[in-house]
Amino acid sequence: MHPLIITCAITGAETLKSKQPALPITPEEQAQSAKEACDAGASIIHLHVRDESGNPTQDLNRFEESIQAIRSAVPDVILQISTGGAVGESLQARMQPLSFKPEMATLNMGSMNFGDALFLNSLPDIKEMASQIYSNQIVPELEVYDLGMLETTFKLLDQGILKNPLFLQFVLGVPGGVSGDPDHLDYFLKYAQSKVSDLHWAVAGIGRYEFPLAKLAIQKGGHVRVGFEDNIYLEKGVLAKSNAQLVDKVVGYAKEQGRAVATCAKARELLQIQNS
Ligand code: KMH
Ligand code: ZN
Repeated sequence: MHPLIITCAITGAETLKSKQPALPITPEEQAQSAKEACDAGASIIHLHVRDESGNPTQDLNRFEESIQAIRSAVPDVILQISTGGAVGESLQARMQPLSFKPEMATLNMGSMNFGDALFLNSLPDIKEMASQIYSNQIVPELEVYDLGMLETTFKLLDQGILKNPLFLQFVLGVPGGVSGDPDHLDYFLKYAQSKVSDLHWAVAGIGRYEFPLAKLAIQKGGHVRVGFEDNIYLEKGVLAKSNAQLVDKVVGYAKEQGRAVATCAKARELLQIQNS
């Protein structure tokens, strides 16, 4: 089995500081949290940024400050910029941070109810985003929240709009997408693996699904995403003190199962990311 790539989604767009006091908001806090997460075993940092008041923003200065702060704190980390942003952001605003040419960026594979809101990713928008990502030599991580989105992924692969090897992130448990029932993961995997053989996949379980799905992904040869974007608890009723604690728990599962954890260099090699 490949070494386990751990992504840490340190901030997100939805998590509130009032619910998780350790949520990193400023560039300095994000750099510190990213460093701790990487020291614990993460090799990819999934990045959203916030403004001074803690609200999600697509402000380019803020992205630049956070990217620079994280890069100087953890020079070898793989930075994955969110192009999902917060619900309601325009495609244009979501694409702009690609100009910083991070190693990775997310590509959301369809539209859905996202809690009470609508998360819109029309087919033309997905194609436009994919074209911007590849033309900037960025590796996309394909975020899939529902089965139809997986079907869209393989249609776009057939059309040459997406390229092998794919890196799929199954985001399970968002209200409006599929839940984190292990049977859903099994079916997604069966479907994806029937389409292509050279595939990397990961699971981001939302809320209470985070750790059970992480354990399963480690067993099945997948990769894992954790972080305050997805879940703020270390265990039921116990807030995590840091993103690193969440990463550390996953590293513990990997050790129990005898699976090595990928360094940043190994993750670059597996995902065919050129050194920046
Ligand atoms: N904030 C969500 C609406 C991504 O990062 O690409 C979308 C999201 C996905 O977080
Ligand atoms: Zn995100």
